[in-house]
Amino acid sequence: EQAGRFKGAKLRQEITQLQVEVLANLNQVQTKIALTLGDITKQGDVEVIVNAANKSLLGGGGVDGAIHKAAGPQLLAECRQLNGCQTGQAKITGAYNLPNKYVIHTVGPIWNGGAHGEADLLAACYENSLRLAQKTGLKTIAFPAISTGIYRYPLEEASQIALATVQAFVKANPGAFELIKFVLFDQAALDCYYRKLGGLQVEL
Ligand code: AR6
Repeated sequence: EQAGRFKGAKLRQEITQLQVEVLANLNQVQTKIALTLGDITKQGDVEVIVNAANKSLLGGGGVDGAIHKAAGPQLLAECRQLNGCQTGQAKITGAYNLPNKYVIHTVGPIWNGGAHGEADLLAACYENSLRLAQKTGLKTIAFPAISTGIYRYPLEEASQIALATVQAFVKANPGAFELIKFVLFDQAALDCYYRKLGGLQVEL
């Protein structure tokens, strides 16, 4: 039992330090899907980061607050011109003081038991963000775990939707992206995504 505990701890540490990378080799074109533990405002290797915003697009707590804080007040000024955003939709702005070119703001569903279209709306967040990034000519993107904080979407279900939606997009649009990164803010979220990739519950 001791050994098992040690192994678990060691594995976790390795996952923490490692960027778990899964290569999807589709039609000779590789899209790298990476899991990273960390802060999405510090991902200098992607052109665009995705914000888990609210319908006002005027800032808030969680990852939204962190992104606005790191980007600076010009981000809010640009967001004010956008007239908000519907749940499941996505809009793009500059990234200002962030180490990226753009921010895509998407609005995840508030979890309300799961029978109110939450899954389709969450999938739409990923799909519409990827479409918008592709349309803008971007090849590298990072996502947080949309809706799984203040909006209370259960992590198990949300991570499955995130990974499956991205997988479907990569299959349908081979070569559109070089790197799609999931930036997980805590160990539990990273473990959950890692299990889904590692357990091949998500086919890549
Ligand atoms: N980097 C990466 N992930 C983060 C960071 C960060 N800096 N900070 C938090 N997370 P949440 P939601 C994780 O609550 O559930 C805002 O007020 C966090 O641990 O940020 O979509 C908006 O304005 C969680 O796993 O977003 C909306 O009103 C994930 O990001 C509302 O919250 C999402 O948690 C949106 O709620």
